Amino acid sequence: MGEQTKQNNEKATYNNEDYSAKNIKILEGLEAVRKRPAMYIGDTGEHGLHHLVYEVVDNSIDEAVAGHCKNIDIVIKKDNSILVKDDGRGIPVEQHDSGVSALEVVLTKLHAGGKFDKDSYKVSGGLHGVGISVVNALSEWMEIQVKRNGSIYSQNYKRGNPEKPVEIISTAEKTGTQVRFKPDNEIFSSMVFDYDILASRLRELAFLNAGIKISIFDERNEENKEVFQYEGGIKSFVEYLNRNKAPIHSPVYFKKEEAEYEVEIALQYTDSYSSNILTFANNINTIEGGTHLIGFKTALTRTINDYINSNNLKVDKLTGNDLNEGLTTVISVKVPEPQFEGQTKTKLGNNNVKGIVERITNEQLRYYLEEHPAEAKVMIEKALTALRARMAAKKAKELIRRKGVLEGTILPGKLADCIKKDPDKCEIYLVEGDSAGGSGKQGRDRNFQAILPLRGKILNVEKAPLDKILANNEIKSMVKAFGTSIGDDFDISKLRYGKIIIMTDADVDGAHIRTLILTFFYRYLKELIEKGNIYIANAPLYKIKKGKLTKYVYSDEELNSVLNEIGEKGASHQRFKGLGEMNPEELWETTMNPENRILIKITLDDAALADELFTILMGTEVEPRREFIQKHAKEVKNIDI
Ligand code: 0RA
Repeated sequence: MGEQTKQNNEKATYNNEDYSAKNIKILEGLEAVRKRPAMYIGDTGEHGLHHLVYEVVDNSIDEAVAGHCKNIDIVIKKDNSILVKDDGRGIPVEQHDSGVSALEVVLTKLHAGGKFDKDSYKVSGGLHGVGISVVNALSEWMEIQVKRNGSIYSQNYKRGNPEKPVEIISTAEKTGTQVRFKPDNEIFSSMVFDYDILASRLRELAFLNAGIKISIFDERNEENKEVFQYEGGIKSFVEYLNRNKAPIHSPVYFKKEEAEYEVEIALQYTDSYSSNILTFANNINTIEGGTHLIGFKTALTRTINDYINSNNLKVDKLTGNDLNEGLTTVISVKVPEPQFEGQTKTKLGNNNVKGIVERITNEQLRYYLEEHPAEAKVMIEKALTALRARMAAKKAKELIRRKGVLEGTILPGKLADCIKKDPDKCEIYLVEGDSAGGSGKQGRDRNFQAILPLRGKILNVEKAPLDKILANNEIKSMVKAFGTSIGDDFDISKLRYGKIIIMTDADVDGAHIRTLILTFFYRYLKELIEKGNIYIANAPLYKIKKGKLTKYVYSDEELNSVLNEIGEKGASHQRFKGLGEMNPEELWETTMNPENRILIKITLDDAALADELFTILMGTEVEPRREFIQKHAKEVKNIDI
């Protein structure tokens, strides 16, 4: 199908009154979408912008899941419009009851997307599941072409309004649907598509829907192109998630249906301490978990312990925590009427799903263990190691607690606390080194800013067992200052500072320390990241002076562009080798004063990616780390956030 069909026919508005009348209701619906876009797509920032693509792609995925489509191609065009093309049956174009083409109804009526023959559409993806008409309403323009019945049907829209009825523009041999749209800058604050964000979601969709071929190509940067197709489905997904880890057996995989529900699970243990469990309901990443996750965990613990008992193995009873260590799992369920709950509507709420997942996992895992005694042994040994470490950690923790090291009212000696006590108003700066800590203490506003200097490198928690971690002084200081304790005792209501700000030097060592601290947070204080309490302070790299003008810049590129702008003559610049080189006033002005500073909030938007990053940078496998650092050497500034 040609792509250059954008027609210039502003004049060709509808004259057919009948047609217009029928459309009024529909257009009112789309007007509601434009008035309250966030209600339909979550927000109008970067997230909402990318959501438009998922919404369109989901329709093609549905067509593929129904067995009518093999290939889905996504192109990011130079003008930041998006093209989505599939080789499905094509959206129906026949006259609908209302007198207009079914195609037009799909594109203009809310919730009409892909719901024609309900039987072949078990589920519909999309977090908000609102359909293509919402994308149409929020696009400056949309062009749609359908190949069906030997013809290419075409229609163009502006902000949800059709320019004229569906028309045949050419003949076609095959079938398929092609949508191109340009998001409306009257609606979106962010208008630039991020290749990596789209590619990682498309990869995920390809894993979740075995066999479907999804390609992405970025015309703005032709190096950005990938094809995702995984015959192994979520089993391949688990292998992919573990590609930088050391698995200790081949993946377990099963898929089973019960009534209208479908449960598909893949799992594999690695030699690492951390776990990575991804859950999906109707292709939606349920990052807050839910009933499918609970069902799985209950069944895993139960089945392994049953196996231990029925084989008379003389070992202690394993807990869910023991069985969690080193576990990588992908859980994908299909639910007829999913209920999404939680803060970000990414927690599966359907109660009956717990029992269904539990039953299927119990049965399938039991078969697996019985048929694979060698693998069963490896898994149990891994969990036993975790159990022993847990016991050792418990002892260490009791010891530490008795001495009042983690909890209690004694604050660490190095902490320069703030005067206010209301956590919402208070911040703590974690500062690299004593000298920068000194500048920070002098430069801060002691009313609401606390300073905790950390000496040198903190422990690499990825490589250390919990008892060692709890004995580490820098970690103890942080946990005591935060007030929350960690692990099973973690209690966010005790958090003493609403903002925890990591302030390290803008060099490689600083980046390393930052990553170590973040690794610790990710593994042991994850909720603080999830709740948005963790920040990175962006300290300037240079101070530029020219006459009376003083300017701080944050990168070499910015230095060059500012020098270009103000003229190099008579200008001088100083590079801050570390925070310690700034005097207290400079540190306050650039990095601590809420009016000027740049804080980067750490999110767990893509937990899988974060885990990958931490594993690569911190794990025991050397080769992936070397590769990663070489690949990203030029972007070191970005790798740790
Ligand atoms: C409903 C019915 C039929 C196709 C589709 C929806 C369909 C929708 C989209 C959206 C993007 N690509 C799509 N491909 C197909 C076909 C019904 C029939 O042919 O009998």
